[in-house]
Amino acid sequence: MKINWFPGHMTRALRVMQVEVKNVDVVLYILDARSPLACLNPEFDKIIANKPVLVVLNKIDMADTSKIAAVKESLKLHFKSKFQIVEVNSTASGAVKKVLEKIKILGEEKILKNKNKGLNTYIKAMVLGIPNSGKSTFVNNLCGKAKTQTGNRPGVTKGKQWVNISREIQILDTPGTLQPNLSDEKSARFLAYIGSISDKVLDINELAVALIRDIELQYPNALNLRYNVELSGTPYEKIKQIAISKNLVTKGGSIDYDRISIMILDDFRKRRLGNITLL
Ligand SMILES: Nc1nc2c(ncn2[C@@H]2O[C@H](COP(=O)(O)OP(=O)(O)OP(=O)(O)O)[C@@H](O)[C@H]2O)c(=O)[nH]1
Ligand SMILES: [Mg+2]
Repeated sequence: MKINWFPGHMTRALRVMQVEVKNVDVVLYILDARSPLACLNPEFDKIIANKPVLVVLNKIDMADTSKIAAVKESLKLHFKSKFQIVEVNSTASGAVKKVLEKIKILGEEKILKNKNKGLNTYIKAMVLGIPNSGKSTFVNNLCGKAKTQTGNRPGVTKGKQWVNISREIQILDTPGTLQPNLSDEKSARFLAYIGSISDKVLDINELAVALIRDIELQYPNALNLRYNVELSGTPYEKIKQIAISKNLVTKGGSIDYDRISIMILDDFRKRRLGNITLL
């Protein structure tokens, strides 16, 4: 299954980020902890260059925390510049303190420089990440107000937006962006599962079949537990067994594969299959 999604607003957004990064002290790189390594976008490496990075493992409340140590090891290999990692649930209050502390650590060079000059200026940070990773929710969490628009679909934020967080920190929210060509098919599938690719460009049946395969490889019991059935056979046979277990077979015996596919994807996206991190 070939997956690709790179609408025009993403090209523009990457250009804007390329310009704005010159004026910021720290980059806040938001990853969805349900599939954090698939969220790494080579386009962002070019933008970040040597800026200090705070890697935010967001949606940690939905992730499998037993895999996070391995994720952190992989991230250490990926980031070349100075970086810190923080785990966050941006929908719960309380993330603020530890995040602001880390931003200050990464921006301390600038604070010191300004103090020496007798100046008191902001640390400026730019948020970046793939669509739907929770960037705007994260920014809202930090400022304690719904200053940016959020929504559970990719492509909600369309332009850049500066937000004052405190007397010391300003953050730039940006639109979620992917790369022009998602050449790694496994990562592309994972991005589709977590809702970072518009469902409009996806074949929902093929995606559900792929999701069943990928989940069972890493979490053999997740689907059996959710649907209360011992699944066996091909993924299509499994979809049929799920349909039967959910009473979703018509009197004539036919199965609405679209409906079941959407249900399975939705169950994954809403954590009804349990806390999962796909690597
Ligand atoms: N459970 C959980 N949900 C989250 C978290 N952060 C964000 N969300 C949800 O994820 C969805 C996407 O959030 P947004 O903040 O709009 O994501 P975004 O990265 O700004 O998306 P774009 O602007 O489209 O790139 C929303 O439904 C949020 O409520 C989190 O830490 N945990
Ligand atoms: Mg947004």
